[in-house]
Amino acid sequence: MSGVTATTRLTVAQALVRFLAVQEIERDGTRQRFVAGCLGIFGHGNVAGLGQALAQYPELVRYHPARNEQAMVHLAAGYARQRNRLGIFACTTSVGPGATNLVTGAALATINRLPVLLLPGDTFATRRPHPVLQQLEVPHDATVSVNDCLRPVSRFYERVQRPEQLIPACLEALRVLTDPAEAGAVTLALPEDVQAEAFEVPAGFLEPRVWTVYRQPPAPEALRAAAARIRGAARPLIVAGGGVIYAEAVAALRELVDATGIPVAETQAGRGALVSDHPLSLGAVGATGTAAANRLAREADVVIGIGTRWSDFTTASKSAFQDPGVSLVNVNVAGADAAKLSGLAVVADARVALEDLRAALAGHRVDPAWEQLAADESAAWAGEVARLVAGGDAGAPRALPSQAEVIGAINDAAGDTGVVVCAAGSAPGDLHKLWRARDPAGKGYHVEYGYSCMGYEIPGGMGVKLAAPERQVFVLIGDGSYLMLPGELVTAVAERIPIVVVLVDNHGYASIGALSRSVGSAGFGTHYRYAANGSLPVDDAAGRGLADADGAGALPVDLAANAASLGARVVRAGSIAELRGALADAGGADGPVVVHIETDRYAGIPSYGWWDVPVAEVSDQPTVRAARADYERNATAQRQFLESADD
Ligand SMILES: Cc1ncc(C[n+]2csc(CCOP(=O)(O)OP(=O)(O)O)c2C)c(N)n1
Ligand SMILES: [Mg+2]
Repeated sequence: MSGVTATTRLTVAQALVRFLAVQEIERDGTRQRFVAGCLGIFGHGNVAGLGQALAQYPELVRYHPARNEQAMVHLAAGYARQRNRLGIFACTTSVGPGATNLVTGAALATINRLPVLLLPGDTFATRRPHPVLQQLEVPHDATVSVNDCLRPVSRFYERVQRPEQLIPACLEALRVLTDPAEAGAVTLALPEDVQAEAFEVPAGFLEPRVWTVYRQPPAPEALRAAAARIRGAARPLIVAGGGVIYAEAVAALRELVDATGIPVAETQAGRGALVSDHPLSLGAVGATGTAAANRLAREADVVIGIGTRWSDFTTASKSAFQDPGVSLVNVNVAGADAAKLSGLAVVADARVALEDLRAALAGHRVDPAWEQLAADESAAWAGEVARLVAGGDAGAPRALPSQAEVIGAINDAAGDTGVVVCAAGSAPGDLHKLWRARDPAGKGYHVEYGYSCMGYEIPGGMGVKLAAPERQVFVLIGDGSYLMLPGELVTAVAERIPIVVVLVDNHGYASIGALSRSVGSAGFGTHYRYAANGSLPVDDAAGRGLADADGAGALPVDLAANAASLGARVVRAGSIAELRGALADAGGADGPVVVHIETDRYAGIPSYGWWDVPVAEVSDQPTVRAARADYERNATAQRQFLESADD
């Protein structure tokens, strides 16, 4: 060792940009650039620091101006998910409101285990001009800044108070961002003075660095125990989660299923892990599950979760599995998820575990009667989907199309390789049930349901399109979600990102309206209507808003005109036929296309799973008392899964 280290004098922001440009990720021998670019909105907290550095090195890290900080994190999350966590965006913001706008996006990324790098500006490390514009002052603690809001929603958080601190902070950030068991939002808060401060940057920090994702093999004892439990099962069922897709384990799953005859149900993130026309594909499970999957879930005696975090939607609030002796096997790269529901924990990469399980189960096949039941239910469900997307069961006669028909049209337009993107409202549940998954890699279905965040849809879809430009991307969005973050359409126009947005207008919250009626509250506050006589309208079971009865009516809101005003190409579809035509024509666009269609807000599809939403225990309203009685009856199906994992 010479003891002399070559250095370059750079600002913290310049060093950070140069570091990000040379990070690479490798899995299965394939190496690729890790940081796709930097999204941002400038203010005094980053314009002279990161803004200057990005302007100095435009060829190193491409800069994309966004319109809203929350939206840019959604874009980054959509991108990371489509890339199976092998690529990220960085997001730079000013101090104060720009930084706190990140919080919702960060929570979404962390909950969905998706890597995003957040670089909020922060108040001066020197404190010299304090209080600076937009600074929160907490009288008893000078170290607090609004960026502390990002701590609970970040998998790693650091405030870089001195230039030298950038180096360990960046290395730790990249370790977390590239680790599938840790991935989530990573926040490096950058005081605005520190961003512009120069230091001697060691050459090694600026040299290319490869982060290798090793596939974690299962502990041999855990794998043996899992295989023994599956061999001993009379009615095994796989629940495939997002981990199957992120680990690129879709082919391995299919091979295991073909070899053993174990049927597969899917979570939201895992939807499409097995193509829908496979005879053992049961589709969605849980609160938004299919009749097929939930039937087999009720009867299964061993449930094998692979890459799932077991949210309440997946377990139907712990009512989905009803066999008295049911036990779980949990294959997961994250120990915390593997341990859930007292499952037999197999901490491992999904693909390695599936391959090892197939070897350990060689020669084993499930009871033919169980396999036949799955095939029969799967076929029956395919028939039910065909009926629903053709407009069946939606309450006749209807002047407007149902959302199920809209989904059928998008599914057809998407073909084998298109991607549907969605997040909140009634569409995620309908999609979970109705979507026919066709993409062999399982990348055609992208519903963000960890945070179910209204407003994710458009920027999330943009991220998907940037990650997979060769695929057509269809964003399905409700009018309520659209109103949360329509502004990112301007970014899609500016960056020429050709997503197709299907804007389903049903004048408010069809989902929460139905939920409200189910808890006895008559859709109160869920229908977009003029307030009448100082009171909000209800939206009763017959579909009449009381405000309408009072003479008030629909709001004079034109969302199609809104989208057009933001620069999108807009089509007003007056029927499903017009929708299908618009989707077919959207192909060659060089920017966003928004297809607006009005649907019947009361035309829902049947439900086969329970969701625990507590109903008022006492009330003067008879509808609420009836809903409470239902609630108490349904809750008796809830289980606690306290059996020892070793039983
Ligand atoms: C940011 C955010 N706020 C509130 C909610 C609760 N929420 C879930 S769905 C929904 C209504 C969605 O309305 P819309 O997009 O029109 O879809 P629809 O219910 O009509 O299908 C609301 C308010 C949420 N998921 N996200
Ligand atoms: Mg709506």
